[in-house]
Amino acid sequence: MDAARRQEPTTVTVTGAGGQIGYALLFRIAAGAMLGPDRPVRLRLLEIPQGVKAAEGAALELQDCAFDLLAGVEVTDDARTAFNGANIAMLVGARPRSAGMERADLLAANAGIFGPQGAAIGAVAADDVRVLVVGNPANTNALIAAASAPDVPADRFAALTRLDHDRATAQLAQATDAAASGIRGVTIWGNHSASQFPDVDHATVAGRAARDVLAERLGGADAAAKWLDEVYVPRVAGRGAEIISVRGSSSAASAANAAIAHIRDSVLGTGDGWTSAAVLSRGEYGVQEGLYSSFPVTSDGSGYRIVEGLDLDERARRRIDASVAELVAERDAVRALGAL
Ligand code: NAX
Repeated sequence: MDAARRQEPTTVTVTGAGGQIGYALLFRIAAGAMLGPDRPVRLRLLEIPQGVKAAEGAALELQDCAFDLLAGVEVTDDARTAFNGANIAMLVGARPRSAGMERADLLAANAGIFGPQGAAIGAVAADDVRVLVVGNPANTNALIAAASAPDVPADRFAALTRLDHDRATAQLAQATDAAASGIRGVTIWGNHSASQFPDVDHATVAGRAARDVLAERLGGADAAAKWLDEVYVPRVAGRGAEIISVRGSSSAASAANAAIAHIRDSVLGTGDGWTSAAVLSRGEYGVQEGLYSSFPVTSDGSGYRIVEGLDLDERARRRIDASVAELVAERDAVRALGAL
């Protein structure tokens, strides 16, 4: 019997498993891309009744792959069944904004999903559960889910900004003709929305300060600053909309890849760099305590911790404050709805 077979399977619950991100996610989890080549996984797929058939179809295909690490797949529309004993919960399914829907309606519809799912996690998940919220509005959905599971430490919940982080890294690599692997220290701050702040002030390109490399290429520090504000930040923050306009539907494979990277780095460690995730603020960098806001984070395998002590200039401060103000407004709106 090899080492993989001797380990107890890790239970991974994926909600919205019948959707497009789910379809791009499940096969890579089962192949070991998320938890490594020696950890068997048991998949639990949660869908609403209309989505169950699609998830069942994915489950049949998972079976057909004869994955060595896949210890089982179960499809359900019952949250308690889905989260029972879950070590990792990936909350992908959410209510999308439909035509004419007001923001308050969107927040209310999602509070109606993430509140009960958080409560189910609190009631039946494993003691070591870690939760990643992908479904939008991701930061506020994470806040609602965590508040609904008071017995689960709030820092076990996070929302996905890894896709934004990877986009920010890739755009900087492209602008500097560098390999993405040579880029370090990019940060996404704030909300996973158009107000996010993709920050390269502490980033390096092949070991050199990104701002210096950009200044050299663009003809000076002022030109680099202008490019960052007028091209780079809007390009990264608007990339989701660009994908929709070109592809005709929203990012799926790249979002799944980022969700896998988020969990992998949380569980296996970030190594010597940092990444970005929307995690619980305890007041770091002046972000109001209790919000789930994106920060630079590292993990030694035991979960994400915020990288502290970075200097923020006036421009960074202003952009972070604007994005955090949006998170405060979302929180206040769901509070007014009685969802918190
Ligand atoms: P799809 O519409 O393809 O799939 C969503 C699935 O969720 C559907 O099968 C639906 O039946 C299911 N679902 C809805 N309510 C559910 C519930 N209460 N319980 C279980 N399942 C439920 O969307 P997809 O493209 O997969 O996107 C999923 C979510 O990810 C959306 O909210 C989307 O906005 C969000 N995204 C978040 C990103 C991030 O970086 N945080 C990036 C990608 C993506 O836009």
